[in-house]
Amino acid sequence: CGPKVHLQWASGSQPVRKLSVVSLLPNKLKDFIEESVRLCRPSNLHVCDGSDAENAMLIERLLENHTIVPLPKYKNCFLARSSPRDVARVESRTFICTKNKRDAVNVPRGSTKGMLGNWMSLEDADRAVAERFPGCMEGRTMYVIPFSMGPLDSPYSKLGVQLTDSAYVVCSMRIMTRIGTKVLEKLDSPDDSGNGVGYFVKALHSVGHPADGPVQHPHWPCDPDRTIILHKPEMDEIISYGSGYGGNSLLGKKCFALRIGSSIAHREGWLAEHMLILGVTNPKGRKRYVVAAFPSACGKTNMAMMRPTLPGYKVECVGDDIVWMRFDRNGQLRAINPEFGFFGVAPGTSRTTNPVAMDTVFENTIFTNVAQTSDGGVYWEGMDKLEPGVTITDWQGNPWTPGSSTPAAHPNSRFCTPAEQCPIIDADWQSPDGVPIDAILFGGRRPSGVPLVYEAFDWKHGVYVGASMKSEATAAAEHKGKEIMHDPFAMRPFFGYNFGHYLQHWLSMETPNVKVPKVFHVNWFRKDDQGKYMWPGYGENCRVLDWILRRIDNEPLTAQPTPIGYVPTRESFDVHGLNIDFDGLFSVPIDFWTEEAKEVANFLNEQVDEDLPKDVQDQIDSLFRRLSSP
Ligand code: GTP
Ligand code: SPV
Ligand code: MN
Repeated sequence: CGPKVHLQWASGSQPVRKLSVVSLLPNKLKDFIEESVRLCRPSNLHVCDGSDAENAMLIERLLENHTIVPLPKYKNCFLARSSPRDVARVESRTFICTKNKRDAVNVPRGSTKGMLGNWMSLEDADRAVAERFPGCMEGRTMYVIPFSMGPLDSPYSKLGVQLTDSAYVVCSMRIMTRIGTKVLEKLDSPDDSGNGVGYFVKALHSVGHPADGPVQHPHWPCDPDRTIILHKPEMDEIISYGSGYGGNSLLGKKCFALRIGSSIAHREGWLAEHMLILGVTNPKGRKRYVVAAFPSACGKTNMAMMRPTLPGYKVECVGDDIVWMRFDRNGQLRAINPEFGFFGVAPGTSRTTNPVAMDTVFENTIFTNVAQTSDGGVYWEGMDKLEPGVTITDWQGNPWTPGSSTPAAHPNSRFCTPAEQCPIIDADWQSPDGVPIDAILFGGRRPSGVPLVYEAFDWKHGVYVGASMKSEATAAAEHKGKEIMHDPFAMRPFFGYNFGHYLQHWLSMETPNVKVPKVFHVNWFRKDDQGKYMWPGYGENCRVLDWILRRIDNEPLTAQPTPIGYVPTRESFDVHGLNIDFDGLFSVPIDFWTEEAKEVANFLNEQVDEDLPKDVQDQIDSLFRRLSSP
């Protein structure tokens, strides 16, 4: 018999149905809560209804604890300063736990270290939980967050319930997902994919208590020495301990929508990907939707909110980080954004680079680890000029001046803001049937060798292009420096199952009954000999979209073949008004690509070994043939 738990309800909010006792909740949820309460021993239990009153109560609590401070310059905005040891995703402590190792991760050849995910046995996972969770919520409230990934009326959507001891997480989850009583009600009806009544993904989260000694930052409790993030795709379960930071703690996002999601998608025949979705209308009024996979901090949010520089173009945003997509009965690929908000990189966001984000984030937003201005606003590197007389407090709470040797905002500081506030949010962003997708883009930070854009020859080649993706490391995870890392499909940290099986799954999407979209690779980050970006990027990236649309429309004389794919002809790519080195930007240096192809082949063969699909091996072989007789 567990401890006595005091049930709290937000004052003034009445749940639609009376759910004031846990025993009235659906059985599976009741069991999950009771089991977790016995383990974590919280002092209070609060089932979230998602109401404004509840949110106001939680914000009040966070202010009292100094977890957040108000930003009076804006409406309903707050700043959280995390522990300096809890500022990004921790990939090295993120595990997929399955009965058989090979279901979760590829098995590299020989003694090569696996680079595409970490596996842990179910027994070791249980041990890790037993070492961390007993009593971890003592003195705290356990919040129960029923949430939906995707619109509540969409057959694409999936439900989850997160238990957490962090009010910051509740307030952030309320921005990033659809939460509350409506979700609880839906839990009482059958799941659309035949999982039965009451199906949901279980997500347990605690910020934790350090094993020895007091919490270092009382306003941001965490346990960085023992942080661990476990996924059990066979049970649709997530268990996260020790971190309050975004990707580690907002479990609907990377843990559910990508890791558990990709595994569900594998079972059910669809795709869960680290991609933005945008709608683009050309000057003739023809609207198309495209998705794009770039690794973390490589430009998804910026592209999804692009303000096109070419006259007559319009870009609208459906999502900036995650897509769930499938082919419909007519063979058309359709995608939803399973999220409800944006958890975007702050540094580099400005009136010139991303004016749409600037028009989105100054209301109802929780900022984390940005700097604060003396007039109650926020500041970060690359934002705008500082107003005279305004002083700055950095992300750790220390005085800061433009001459300081450390950055004002943490490089991975973020805004967490409701998607519906985006001035260019697409009219169909919550459409239950999703939006039709006509192109898939892959891309990364490639300082040399990789042209601004190229097009894959066909679907199978497109799968190779995704598999061969590489990018400079960024601050979004714990990696140091700017090493160029493999990041296939921008999913390296997010695969929920064996990457070889994932490749096979992508290949299997092409059937006689479907129209596969064209696949492209883009690179906004090529540099010249002086180390300067060769391409202005941001709004000018619409010129690349313009070319892609011409390709989709099968306009003649728009492309020429190279060994790596089609690149634009000079006539078909609009550089009007730009001062750029066209040849340098689009060149495909054969020596570079021969080395690149060898390195990628080596990587795929070593890492994926026996699980590498024959079709991908064939692509590797054909690329070598094309490179040796260009
Ligand atoms: P996650 O949220 O971590 O998945 O990142 P993201 O892929 O959404 O990246 P985001 O759009 O936030 O961009 C990350 C950084 O890249 C920011 O500092 C941007 O200013 C910068 N960036 C984005 N687009 C461009 C571009 O076209 N050119 C250049 N030079 N920089 C860009
Ligand atoms: C990313 O790192 O790709 C993000 C931020 O979008 S997080 O939610 O922390 O994963
Ligand atoms: Mn991301």
